[in-house]
Amino acid sequence: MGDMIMDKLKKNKFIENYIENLQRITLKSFEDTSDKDRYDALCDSIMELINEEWRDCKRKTRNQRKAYYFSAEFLIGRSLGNNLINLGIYDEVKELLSEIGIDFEAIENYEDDAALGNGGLGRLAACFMDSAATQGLNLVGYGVRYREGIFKQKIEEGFQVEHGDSWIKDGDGWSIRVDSDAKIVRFRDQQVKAVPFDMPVVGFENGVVNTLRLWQSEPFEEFDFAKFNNYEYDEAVSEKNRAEDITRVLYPNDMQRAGKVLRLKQQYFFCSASIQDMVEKYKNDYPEDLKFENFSKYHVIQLNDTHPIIAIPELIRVLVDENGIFFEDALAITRKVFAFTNHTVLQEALERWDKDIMLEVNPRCLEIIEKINDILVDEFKAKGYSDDQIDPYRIDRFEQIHMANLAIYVGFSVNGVAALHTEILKDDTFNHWYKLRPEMFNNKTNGITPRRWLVYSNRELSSFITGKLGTEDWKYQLDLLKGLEKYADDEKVLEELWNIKQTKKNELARYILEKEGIKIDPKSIFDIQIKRIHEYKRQHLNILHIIYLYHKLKKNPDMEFTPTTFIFGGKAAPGYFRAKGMIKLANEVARVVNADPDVNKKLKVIFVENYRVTYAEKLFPAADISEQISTAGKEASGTGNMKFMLNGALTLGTLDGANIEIFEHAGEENNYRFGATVEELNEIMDTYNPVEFYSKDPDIKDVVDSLVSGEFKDNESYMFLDIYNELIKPQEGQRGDTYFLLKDFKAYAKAHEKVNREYKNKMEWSRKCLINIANAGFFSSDRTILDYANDIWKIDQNR
Ligand code: F58
Repeated sequence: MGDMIMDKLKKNKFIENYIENLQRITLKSFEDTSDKDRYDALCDSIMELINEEWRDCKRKTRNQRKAYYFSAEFLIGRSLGNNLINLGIYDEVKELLSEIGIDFEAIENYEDDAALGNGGLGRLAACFMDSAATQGLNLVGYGVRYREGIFKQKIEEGFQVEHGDSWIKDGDGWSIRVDSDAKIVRFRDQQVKAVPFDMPVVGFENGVVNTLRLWQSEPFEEFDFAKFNNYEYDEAVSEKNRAEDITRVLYPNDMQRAGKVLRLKQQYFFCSASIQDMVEKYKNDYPEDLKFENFSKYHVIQLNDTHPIIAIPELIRVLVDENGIFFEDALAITRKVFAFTNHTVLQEALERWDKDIMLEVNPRCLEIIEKINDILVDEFKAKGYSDDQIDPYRIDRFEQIHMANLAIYVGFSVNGVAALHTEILKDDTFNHWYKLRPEMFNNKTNGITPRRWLVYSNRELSSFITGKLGTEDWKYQLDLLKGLEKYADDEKVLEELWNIKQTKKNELARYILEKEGIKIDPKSIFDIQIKRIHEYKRQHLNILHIIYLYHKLKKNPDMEFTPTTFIFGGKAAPGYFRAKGMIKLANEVARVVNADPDVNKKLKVIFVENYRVTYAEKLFPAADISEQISTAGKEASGTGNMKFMLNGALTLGTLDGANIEIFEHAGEENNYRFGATVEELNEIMDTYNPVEFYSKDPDIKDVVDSLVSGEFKDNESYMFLDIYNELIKPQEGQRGDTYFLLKDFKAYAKAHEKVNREYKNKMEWSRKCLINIANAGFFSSDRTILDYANDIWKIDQNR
């Protein structure tokens, strides 16, 4: 492809057409148009470029086998720059626009993030869509078009304050509303219309355009005139609101399940619409083969965590109730369709729904689930299992529906998202299932798309790589990066690489000055921790360590120390008090340290406001150190760790999630590993006493005490006392320091000392960066998605 699009650009139709669009939508003369107008018109023009190929792809793949990615979240970010990169016309369009006096950056910045996800799980879904299109795989994404994405975070007096994120209030230039494909979704107490909005997913310079279909909930009838005429104004409006409520807002809980009827309604809403869509298309597009026994020949559904598992009873319902299939046959068909991905071992995130909530949402689905549970119990009994032995497998247990058990019992594949995580699933979380059906379990280590996370966000490094490898093919065959290793001892090349990092650090420093109002030294070590705020991710370990450094420097200002800037970013779930306390603590330590003239030339702390995909695109390229410090065994994979690595930051991390694989690929000697292993923690689990660490080590005692000494002020929120108590004054019957901060503290400090020393040796440092980049190939989501396609989905690449 590319050629066709490039032709259109060259014939200068593009600019002509762009100006036409601009005038058509604004009725203004060119000079009077705003950045918003110019952005809107540019979306239109690019969508026109994409359209023809999109239609072609739909036609070509119409009756081919496809995989369907069911996900409650797609954390897309902005689309303009990414689409231009993937179309292969970023520089050309920028140039053409500048010729007519348009500042491309200004209109690029006009775009809001499509932030329809919480964190890693949602961003993974977006990377997978990009990679599938790039690798020519038939993958359709199905999800929810939330009118409000994840909240916008403001920091006020150091506290997180949540604000709405109505990202589509001025329209959304990247989707097409397809009214003709609308579906009816029926709940026990209401029925609504599900309207699909299709977003094109452009493959990298290959002519493929796949589809991400997001459903929006609308009233079945736009407005009840009968009620309105009857003077029942409120009621007429409230029906409409009740329907729109279903897709009004993304739940901002990134771990604890929100035990809400509305949340389950959202899940059922998009799963029902998607299943109906698939079945309807099957009937239309595969007439020569239309027997439902063949449904699984053409469809495989990947369930992104527990949230879309309700699609299982929904498919059975549609087959049985709407297509006259016998229940047993429908179940047999369904068994060949679903595969399940787990993203966490934290118990609180494995969804279990109270049966009365399920009943309220869709009684028929509950009935189907109960029937499946009966079949399960009969099957186990026939095999001679006792009631106690059957217990862990039950889908219906203590008046709750265990979604993971449903997916594993009916599905044909279960996967974890990093090697260690999959082992933990097999040995622990789902050990009962593993003993029974080991062949179902497989690992798919996560990945990230190099297009957004390098080609687009780090143009300098991208050109460097192309120059050194003499090809651009690495952009879709990331293993080719290995070819960089031959420069490991080439000082000129290492210097070049160092300078690129410096350029990106300068850019970030300017951006931080503009956005956060704080000046940072671009020559200092940029040590960055960006991710959701959670105890298991241990941002508070990082903060306690900064306090330790601060006290050391205070006592001894002339101490040998490479200046370091510690940067944090991330959102806390609005109801998660302790995580919010961690944000307050980071901000308070930043306030005190940054204002202290004794240390602030050497030590700076920044908490960036409203961390999101767009901010991430500036942070990853500028990092020297990637903080990946979760308690071993708790982070399923992590994907930020991979974005840092690809951009030449060194990992300071525990043996957890995909860190382990990063160390394996890039070499431990080129990174900074520290802390207890899962095995070590398992061993001390029952005997660990944090107070011992506290009383025996004066440094630990000093930093922990500083939480309550008054040195750092929490504005009487008692947030710091809460963190202090969790560490060493646990409640009756609890152990304290659940996430082993004090156990790992000294090892963490030591690893930091090593970083601080080694950064001084510029060439050695740059060499480590190069080796990390050269070995990042494995962490491309192209590799991950091809593994899904080959091992689970059995779909071929269209070339
Ligand atoms: C994340 N999970 C894992 N969940 O924590 C991370 O280790 C992994 O790399 C990533 O998935 C991709 O596999 C995650 O982000 C959520 O945000 C859910 C949102 C909805 C509620 C439950 C958690």
